[in-house]
Parts: sequence; structure tokens; C-alpha cells
Amino acid sequence: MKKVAIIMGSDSDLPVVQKAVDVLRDFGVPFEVRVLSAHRTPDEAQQFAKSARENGFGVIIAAAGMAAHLAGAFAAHSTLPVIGIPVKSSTLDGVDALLSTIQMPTGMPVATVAINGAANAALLSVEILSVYEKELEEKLRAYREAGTNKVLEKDKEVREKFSC
Ligand code: RP5
Repeated sequence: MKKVAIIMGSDSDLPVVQKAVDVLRDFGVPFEVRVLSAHRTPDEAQQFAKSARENGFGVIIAAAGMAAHLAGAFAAHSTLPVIGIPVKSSTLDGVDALLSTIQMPTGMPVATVAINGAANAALLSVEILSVYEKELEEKLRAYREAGTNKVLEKDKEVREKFSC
């Protein structure tokens, strides 16, 4: 199976990124976690992106806050799908990172999830890999079913609580 690269711009992003790690572990998807910065370690980030495909990665997740150029930098140097996580790490509450990550020019797509949306970034990467991995498709179906059952259970509880 292809690996998922989880890159964060700073180790201060780790509490957010941890949710992506948890999801990939639950799905049994192999991954590597790195701290690479578009601004502070641009050469290392570029090198990682350029060799990611030949190093067995299928998807790159890039999490960064503030003037978040990490996902865009990876998209510039790799034709692998890149998922951007805008991290809330400044006085602008993550809106700065959201706009920096999502507003990519034509030809350089970045699939941007919600601010701090690390779990969805991991789920999207599982969905991408599931195109060629049948077992992941089955796990995704089970995950969705569990989510549905949880809501139905809550609905039942609420209806019972407020029934006259
Ligand atoms: C970004 O700047 C990082 O992704 C982080 O969210 C933010 C602050 O980084 P630190 O100053 O905490 O290292 O590059």
C-alpha cells in the first residue's frame, strides 16, 4: 500500500496533526510524520516533495498556520495529491492559514479541509488510496455506518428525553 506523508510546518502544529495520525492508525494505513517548513527549511521541503512519489507515498498532507504556504509548496514540487490543513495558530484564528492554503492558482490544486480539520484530511487520504485498495473501501463503509448508528442512537435518546 502507498504511504501517506503527514508534514507540519512546526512542531507547535502537532496537537492538531495528531488527529490525522490517529485516523490513519485506525485504518491501518502506513504513514510518515515530518516537520518541514516552506519558509524555515525550504530546501528540505522541496527535496521531500520531489522524491515523495519514488519514496512510496501516495498522498501528502500538509498542515501549517499563519502565512501557510506549505501545502502549496508541496503541490508545486509534486504531482501527488496534496491535502492542506490550515492550522489555527495566530491572532487571526486560522483564517489567515485557510486563505493562504485554499487560494491556489489554476494548475496547482490543493484539497483544503476546514481549519484544524486534520481528521478529515486523513479520511480524504484514505478515500484516495481506497481507489486501489479494496480493504480500505470496506473500512470506510464500516466507518460511515458506525457514524450513522451513533447519530441514530443520539436521536433516539433526545426523542425519549423530550417526549410528552
Ligand atoms: C507556521 O507558523 C507553522 O505551521 C505554525 O502553525 C506557525 C507558528 O510556528 P511556530 O512559531 O510555533 O514554530 O509556519
